[in-house]
Amino acid sequence: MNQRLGRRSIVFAWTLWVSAAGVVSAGELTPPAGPVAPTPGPEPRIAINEANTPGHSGATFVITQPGSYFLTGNVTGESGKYGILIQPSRVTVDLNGFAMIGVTGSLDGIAAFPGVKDIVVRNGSVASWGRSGVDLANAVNGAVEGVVASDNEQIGLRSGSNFIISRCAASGNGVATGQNGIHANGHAVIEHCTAVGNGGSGIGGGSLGSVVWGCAARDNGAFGVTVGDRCLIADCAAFSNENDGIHAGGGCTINGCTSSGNSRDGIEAAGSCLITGNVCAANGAGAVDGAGIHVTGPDSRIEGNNVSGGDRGMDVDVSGNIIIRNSVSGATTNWDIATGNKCLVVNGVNAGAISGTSGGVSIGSTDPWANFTY
Ligand SMILES: [Ca+2]
Ligand SMILES: [Ca+2]
Repeated sequence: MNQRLGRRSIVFAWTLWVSAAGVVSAGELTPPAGPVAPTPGPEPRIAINEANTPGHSGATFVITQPGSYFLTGNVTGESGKYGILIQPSRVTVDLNGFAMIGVTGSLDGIAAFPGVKDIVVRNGSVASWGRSGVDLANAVNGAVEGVVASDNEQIGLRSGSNFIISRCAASGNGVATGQNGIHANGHAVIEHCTAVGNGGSGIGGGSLGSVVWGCAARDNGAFGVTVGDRCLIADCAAFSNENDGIHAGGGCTINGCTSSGNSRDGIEAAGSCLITGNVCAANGAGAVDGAGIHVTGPDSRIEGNNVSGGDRGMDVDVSGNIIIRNSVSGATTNWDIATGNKCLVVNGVNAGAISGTSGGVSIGSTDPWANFTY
């Protein structure tokens, strides 16, 4: 009944809209109601071109004054030169939807002088540069937003400390040099990025308070996502990377990730971590050795993860951890837990088929902290 009323309302609204549209088109000689919009003034930003940002022997374009800059077309690199070299602090470069395309022997697509700060690069692509696509490793405090980087010889997108890297994609970078797709030097937030087929790790997320959130990394030559100590990795997916899918230092949180089909561990973490709610399937893929979750230090809490397949399921090398409410199945060795950890593993009991309103049997323990093999 409600659905029918809803449809009737939509038809009624459509009829009204069509009538209104008819009135507007019939009266097109009548000026629209309301104040007249102001005529657009001169572009307050600065176009990147030979007149405004002339280059020199080391760069096609050089930005020498703070300000907001934009491209007006694609840029083709030159051998021995940066594409755009940023010299002062407080510069925004809007690629304006255009591409910066390097050539053999070119340097970085976009680079900044050491020590500059407050640098923003956004909205376009950087490909095939002889070094990195965007290299802001020596800048501090900035943002790289909506930039895609492919087939650069070194790193796709590289930031300095205190950067936000968001909605970026990096593919096929550093293949010959073994370098990362996206890489933060120091503290960073990296969110909603993807890294595929880079020579080194997909995402090198920095350290000491960095966040990698909502990112995806597959088929990279080293780790999918790697961070140093005291970072947060959440809601990420890593697949088919040639080392660990997710690799974290000490004191990290790793939550809600899926890491599967990697050559080594699904998740490897040092001590003092919280590892919760992750899914790790079929890691240690192929001849290489790996575990679903591998913890190499003490003082971690490992809870509520599901691990399946792999050479080892849950692999904890040292004492002093608490391992609770996980489930592991189908690994060559499901549990490999060093002595001196808080851990109860119960081989779960299979229920018969269940149909209707009740059935099954106790899984094998009422201990609320038990881990299960199944
Ligand atoms: Ca293996
Ligand atoms: Ca071990």
